[in-house]
Amino acid sequence: MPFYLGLDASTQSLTAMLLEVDDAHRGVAAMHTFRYDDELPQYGTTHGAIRGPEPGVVTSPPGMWAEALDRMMARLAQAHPREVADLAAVAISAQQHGSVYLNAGAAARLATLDPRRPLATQLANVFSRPVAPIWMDSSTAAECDAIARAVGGHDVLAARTGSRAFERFTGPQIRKWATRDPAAYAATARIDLVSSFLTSLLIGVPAPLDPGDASGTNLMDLSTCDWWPEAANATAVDLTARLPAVVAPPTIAGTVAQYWQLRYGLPPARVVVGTGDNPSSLVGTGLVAEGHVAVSLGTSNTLFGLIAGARGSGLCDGHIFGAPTGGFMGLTCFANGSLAREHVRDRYGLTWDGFSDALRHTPPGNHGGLMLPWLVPEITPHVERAAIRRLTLDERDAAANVRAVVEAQMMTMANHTDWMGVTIREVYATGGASANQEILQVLADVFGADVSRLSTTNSACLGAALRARHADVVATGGADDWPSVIAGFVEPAATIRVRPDPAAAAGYIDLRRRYAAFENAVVRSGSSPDAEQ
Ligand code: ADP
Ligand code: XUL
Repeated sequence: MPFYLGLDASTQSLTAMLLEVDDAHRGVAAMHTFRYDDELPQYGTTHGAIRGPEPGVVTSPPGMWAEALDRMMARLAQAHPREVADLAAVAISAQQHGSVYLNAGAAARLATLDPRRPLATQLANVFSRPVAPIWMDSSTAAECDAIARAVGGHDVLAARTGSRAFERFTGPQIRKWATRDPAAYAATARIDLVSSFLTSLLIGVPAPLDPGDASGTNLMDLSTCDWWPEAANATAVDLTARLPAVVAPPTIAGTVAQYWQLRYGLPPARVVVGTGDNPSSLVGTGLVAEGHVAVSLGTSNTLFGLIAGARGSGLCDGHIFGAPTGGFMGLTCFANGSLAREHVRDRYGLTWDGFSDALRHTPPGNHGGLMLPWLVPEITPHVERAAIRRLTLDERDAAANVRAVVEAQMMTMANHTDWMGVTIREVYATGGASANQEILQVLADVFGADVSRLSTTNSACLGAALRARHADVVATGGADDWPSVIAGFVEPAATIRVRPDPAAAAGYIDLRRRYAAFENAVVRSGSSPDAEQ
């Protein structure tokens, strides 16, 4: 029976999912996950990243991702040798926007990896930049302005690339580094996103990008799904020569390289072009159609859904990304997801059960108490100076603060999604915190819509495995039939459907306006005296 492997390199962890699929049977054969902080402490990350030294700078060590991939394959080969030997195809999902900088020697090194030695040690000399800036970085405001100005403004950039300039996007990140360290930039032969870097490691040659991940750079023209020369020129000299090719999904990028075959017994399975975790989640949540959106409650909170056409020029909040099915998806991203929830949980000495109890025992609307939950600089709305702020909310009241952080996250998500022009009838919830029923109740009440939790909380990884299956079917002459590929894997489990409480939902209509006014006032003023740092 053929097996399909999806790998999701998220901010904090690496997850692998093996699917077994044939005409008679389909199911998840195995899933493994580990956190970088726990498994690879020698890289010194906290929640998978390293902050500083300058304000707003957030990076990860690219060698850590390579070592994580090596370890995961070792684990899979040891625990599931039969499934691994029958692998038909593999696909990567990875956190979006992060960039990896490789020198001219990297391609030759990739092609000649020695299966007797660990991967990371062999990659020691391939990086022209020792760190990879990731999506949490907010240090490129000046570069965003410069790029937007050079192409005729944020509106022009948004109409062409699907997003105004955003600090975490790869283009502004490249510009900052290329300007500050031109010699190192000149010594860079190739700039990968995390998805194409890991895919390159799997196939032993430089891998392409799909439009889903390429559209997270401020560099891809949505109308051609190729690099937009004006944006590239506004970013750095000779940039397009350094970027991976953009290819349509479901292109097969290559086959599993000798290194993995000889070291772990993998066959020369097909490797599909990789994509970002959000496009991958679109597949893993069932290709949510218009009227349905998915909310991913992970390190970032994201809200996304398929949209018809690349509407939304003049975007200020959200993004249009290529979808793995060939069309487009709309997405809004909020930086303060899990870490802000965990901050409140830990500050009041609670477990997740205690956190849920607090939600159960506090009323929707929280007696009007509001929180702006900006533990780290926020993407939506744009907030450079992180701080938690309260309005008529007693800082000593643990339960009220728990409700406030969750209500704030859901209200800001609902308020900043209007640009998508979608009337939301149903929300599919995924990501680690979707395991929490009480959080989902707040989500349902604030959106006034049913919330269905999918049977997996890691839809990005499931999406990767399903992309592997889909591309393999197409490559072997089968029909390009997404509904039959995802059938049986992504139906929401009927037992975990949360319905909005009508009275609570009615109350949030007004509270959302109050929240927006509070948010606007603080964003405009830039700071407030009672901020908790
Ligand atoms: P990532 O963005 O790294 O993929 P995940 O989607 O895997 O993150 O989510 C991991 C997070 O899920 C943890 O950091 C934790 O905050 C959260 N989580 C796990 N269980 C619960 C729970 N019962 N209630 C709320 N949050 C939870
Ligand atoms: C999306 C974004 C995050 C990352 C990490 O634009 O920045 O969701 O993909 O998950």
